[in-house]
Amino acid sequence: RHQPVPEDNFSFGLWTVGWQGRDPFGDATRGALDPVEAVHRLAELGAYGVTFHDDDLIPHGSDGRERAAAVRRFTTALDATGMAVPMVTTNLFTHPVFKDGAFTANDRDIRRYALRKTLRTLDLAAELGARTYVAWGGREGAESGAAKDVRVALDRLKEAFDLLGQYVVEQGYDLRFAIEPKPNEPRGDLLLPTVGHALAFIERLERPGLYGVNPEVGHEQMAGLNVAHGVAQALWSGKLFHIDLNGQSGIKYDQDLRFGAGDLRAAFWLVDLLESAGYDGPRHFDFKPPRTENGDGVWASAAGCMRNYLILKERAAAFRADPAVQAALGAARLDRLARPTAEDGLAGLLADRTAFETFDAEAAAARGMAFEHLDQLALDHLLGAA
Ligand code: 3MF
Ligand code: MG
Ligand code: MG
Ligand code: MG
Repeated sequence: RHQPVPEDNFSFGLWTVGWQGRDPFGDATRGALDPVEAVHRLAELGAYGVTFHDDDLIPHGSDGRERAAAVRRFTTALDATGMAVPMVTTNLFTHPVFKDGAFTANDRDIRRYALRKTLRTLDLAAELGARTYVAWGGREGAESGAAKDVRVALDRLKEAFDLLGQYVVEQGYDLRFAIEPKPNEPRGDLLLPTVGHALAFIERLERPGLYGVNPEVGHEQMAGLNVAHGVAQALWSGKLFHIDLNGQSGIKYDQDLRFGAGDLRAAFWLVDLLESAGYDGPRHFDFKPPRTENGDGVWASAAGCMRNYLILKERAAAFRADPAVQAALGAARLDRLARPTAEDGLAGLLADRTAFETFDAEAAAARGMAFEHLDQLALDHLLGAA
């Protein structure tokens, strides 16, 4: 039970299990992890896919031969394990050249370099059969007011995404873009800070259909937002192309805890949403095994991400199937929310005296919503007390 299998669509970034534990205050606590070992270990744990930034697989500064060799070793491990590469992304934040951002750096030569680095990664993504290219802004942002003209920076960001979209179309690649919002860290403020900002930005692009979002649980929570609400709006917009699952305890630094740690109730509602909405994309974990852990702890942490997802999936399904919950949903009138407000049209609404002239607002205000009972049933299921 709760044993992950490839059909569960669990994927991990190489940079997650490979994180060496460097933080702003301390050095690495773990050695480097060979991507080939990561592929084998993740496959043994039951994952179906592995993702990476270009530099996770091909160390920055590699020449053509070294690049080809790194890709060959990796694809050999993929073939041996049956692991897929559902998503690929570009590191546009580690090298000092990106200290003022990449696509929105004030320096034009740096922006052109960032675009070329990304175009190469798109080639690699297509070569490995990835269907999604995730774009996290990294250092697109600022610490001070006059340092960045945000409207002009958004012009450059649009220019960059339009060029990348043109390239994918011209090359005939079967790839879509998923923009990953984040409110802050590593910059004081980042562009496209939330799912909502990203959804609005996408509609200004030349080919909006090519772009969706990659919400990260912790990123929305760093902004104090309800991640299930943001993801629901992405689903409603047909824009949930990918998702980064992890844990976060409130508004603080980007904790990247294993999925299920941090805000467990938020995780429960997110799994309930993904499963009931029929989201069929990767369940991708973007977490960091805490730097307290050695190698064993890394794999325990990775296994925990998947186990917690499966437990929450089971609990959410039991919650939805419980007759007491169905009655409570009825008492809370969810079925009435699903009914259009004015299927009689504007004329019907205006002609309906019961809608206003004879409407008893006091009586309607006196109705209880019965939400507390419903929420307690959810908590009972989440806690295994139902
Ligand atoms: C940073 C992130 C990133 C992105 C990654 C994938 C390093 O907070 O979440 O992880 O997820 O760049 O695009
Ligand atoms: Mg993150
Ligand atoms: Mg994070
Ligand atoms: Mg992420």
